[in-house]
Amino acid sequence: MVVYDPEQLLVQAKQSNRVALAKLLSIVERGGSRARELAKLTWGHGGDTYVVGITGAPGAGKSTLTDGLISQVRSRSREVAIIAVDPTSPFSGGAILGDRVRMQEHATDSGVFIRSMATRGHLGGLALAVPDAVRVLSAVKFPYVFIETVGVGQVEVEVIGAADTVTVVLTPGWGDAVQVNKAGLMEVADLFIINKADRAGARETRRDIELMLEMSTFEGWIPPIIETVATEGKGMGEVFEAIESHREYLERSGMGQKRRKSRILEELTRIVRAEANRKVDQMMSDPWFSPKIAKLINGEIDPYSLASELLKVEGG
Ligand SMILES: Nc1nc2c(ncn2[C@@H]2O[C@H](COP(=O)(O)OP(=O)(O)OP(=O)(O)O)[C@@H](O)[C@H]2O)c(=O)[nH]1
Ligand SMILES: [Mg+2]
Repeated sequence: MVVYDPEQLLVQAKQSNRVALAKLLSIVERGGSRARELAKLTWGHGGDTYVVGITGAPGAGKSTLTDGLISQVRSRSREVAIIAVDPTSPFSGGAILGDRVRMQEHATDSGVFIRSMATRGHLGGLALAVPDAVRVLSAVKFPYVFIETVGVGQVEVEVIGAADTVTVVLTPGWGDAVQVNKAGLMEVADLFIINKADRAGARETRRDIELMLEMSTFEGWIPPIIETVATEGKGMGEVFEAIESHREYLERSGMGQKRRKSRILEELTRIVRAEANRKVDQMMSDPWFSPKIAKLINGEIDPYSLASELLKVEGG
């Protein structure tokens, strides 16, 4: 029998049933009432999951790095789940296909769960779907979750907000650091990686990052800059140790708690906004609205007054 009930699926997923887990993440992606039910079941029921975000320009080597970090986690006999976010093309992107092939080494390892994710119908988009997905993985007690986001932009910055440690990947060459800065990633980065350090220009990129860091203000934690050659596994141990150091810093300083709180508030704000948007759409398609539109067009009422009227009606 096919099970679609979130509660039953969650019980199965907790017993290491990966098919059930994959179904739960599909529920998250689709959104709607089942996703809400699932959110109720997972809220406050997470384990001690540490979330690492890996972001940066397309082709910077995020997947190769993620692969290296998976090996670091596995060599410590811990389990890890990976969410590869594709904000544009649900399941059709070459990048995702590439990720699958690249991470094949881990495909048969039951301690590694890899999932690509797109929004489909989730109200509020990826910025809400990803935290929901993380909570499912946390309820299933993965000690580590890695989120890889393709590209650099507003969506990524929002998505990466779900991470405890944000890792920004750059490559040697002019302009990368500038792009990162433009995208607003400078403020959210906890760790910089200069990958492809086998190529010329790593020193210049380091200098660019340092210059930008000097212009920013930091309390307590200054993001380290680590050079890696992900294809050769070089620097992976150092990256993992830096992540662990950042984790210790968050716990020691109380910043982790503070971040968690502001993250929850941000999420709530997003949910309220998404709900409000949905209500507005509903109102606009209500039959009550058509004669009002005629009045508006005929100049009998101005749009601000009509908006107030609409909101009053809705508010009851
Ligand atoms: N020379 C060199 N090439 C690398 C290194 N790391 C990754 N690459 C290559 O760079 C290309 C892109 O690597 P990916 O890991 O797919 O990069 P990505 O950032 O995940 O790419 P998207 O997900 O498509 O944005 C691949 O051909 C890798 O083999 C490195 O350290 N040195
Ligand atoms: Mg990738």
